Amino acid sequence: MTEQGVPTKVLEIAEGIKTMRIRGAGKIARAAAEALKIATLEYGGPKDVSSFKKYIGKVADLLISTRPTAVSLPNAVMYILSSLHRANPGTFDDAANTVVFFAEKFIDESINAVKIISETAAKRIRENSVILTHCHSSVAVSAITEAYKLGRVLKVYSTETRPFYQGRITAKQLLENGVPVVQIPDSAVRYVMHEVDHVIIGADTVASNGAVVNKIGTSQVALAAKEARVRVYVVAETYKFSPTTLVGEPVPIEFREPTEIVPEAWVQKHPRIKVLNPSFDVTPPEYVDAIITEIGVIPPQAAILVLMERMGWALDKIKQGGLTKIKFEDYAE
Ligand code: RI2
Repeated sequence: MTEQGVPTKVLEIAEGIKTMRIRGAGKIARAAAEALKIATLEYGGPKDVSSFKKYIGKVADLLISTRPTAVSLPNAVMYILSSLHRANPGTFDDAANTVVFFAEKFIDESINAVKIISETAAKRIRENSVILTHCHSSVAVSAITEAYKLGRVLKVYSTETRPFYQGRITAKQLLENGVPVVQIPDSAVRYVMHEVDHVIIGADTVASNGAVVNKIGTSQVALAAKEARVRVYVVAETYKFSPTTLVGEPVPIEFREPTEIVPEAWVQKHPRIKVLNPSFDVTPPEYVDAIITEIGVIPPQAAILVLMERMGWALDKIKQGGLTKIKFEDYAE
């Protein structure tokens, strides 16, 4: 337990998300839900609803400050906190039980969503397909594996995904699942695209207009796919759709340390060379053929319908003038 009363385990999760020991939009959302549960179970402050709400709001703010781009993180936190808000608990025990219940519900539903999406996506893959994927998306790996089990995947091109090389995780996991995989540098995407039948990628955030924010390089992959008339499928759970984009908020793009691209010694040796390390880019809806969610396959232009169906609670908050730059600590009051 720290001085501010936040359990060490919760701080470790926050640090793990920040340093990308815990990564992937779905995983960080589930880790945040788990952290809120741990924070509740280990709460040692005054046992009244108001003190507890203030504390849990502080933990929520800490968690969402770790990484800015994947909306799954604030959506998971918001889902749990808004459930607490709506439950309007009269006692500390009720409040604590509510947080634990909805944190577990989020995690269960998230895991189930990945399963449904994988089964749905597998049906879209033609027999003997060559697939290309970028970065490491657990939903994409699961969908490709499902399609492979149905005998539909010949091989998968997996990009390395510089600078963090998440593509190596993809290659390793696909291979463990028995799927033939070819690792390529990001710059070889257009070279192999003529062989590819489907591009399957995950998402960190889907905007209300259907634009997909995903790992840097995704938009180049989509561009090469469009040129070669290859279909691009995005596999994404509904909690990766961003309600705040509906009121014009841009999706913040994370910029990471130059040392992820070049070694520290190189930076020191060439101090006047600037290094830019954006972690994500935006693929416009025209470059995406379908977004496959747990509630169905939609054209990207129908993203708004997903927001209406699944994010009603968030949209209500927007109507009340809140949510955009929300501080969870205030919201929990
Ligand atoms: P799943 C990852 O971001 C990748 O951009 C990936 O496409 C996306 O999250 C979704 O991942 P990062 O955490 O939820 O590696 O499908 O920066 O696993």
